[in-house]
Amino acid sequence: MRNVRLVLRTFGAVLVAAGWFAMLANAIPTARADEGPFEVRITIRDHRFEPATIEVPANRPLKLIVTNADPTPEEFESVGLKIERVIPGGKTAEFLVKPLRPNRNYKFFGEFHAKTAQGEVVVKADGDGK
Ligand SMILES: [Cu+2]
Repeated sequence: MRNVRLVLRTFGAVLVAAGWFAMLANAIPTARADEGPFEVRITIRDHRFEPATIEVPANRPLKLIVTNADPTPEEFESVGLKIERVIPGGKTAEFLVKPLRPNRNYKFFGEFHAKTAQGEVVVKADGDGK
């Protein structure tokens, strides 16, 4: 008999815990779409970046979506953004960048064609981010 009561009490405790978890899950606000990463699409074509200058909001994570439309590989690199990755011809790579401070510039380049493949991320002034 004691065992049955123990089992029932344990079961009850699990139910209570499950209820709490459900409440907590509902209490966590879901991020609005405009609070997610700011997406930037960059195309490499003829060993140049299109666009070459990218304005981004400050203090918001970025997602750089870089498509290499050339048939040859390119190494997408930015020292300031700590990015360095070879993108094969015809492929797309995504890079998540942590929120950046306002009024700063970050150069990027294609290391395999650095004479022409040059670009820059320009972080706008704070409050300017829409
Ligand atoms: Cu490199």
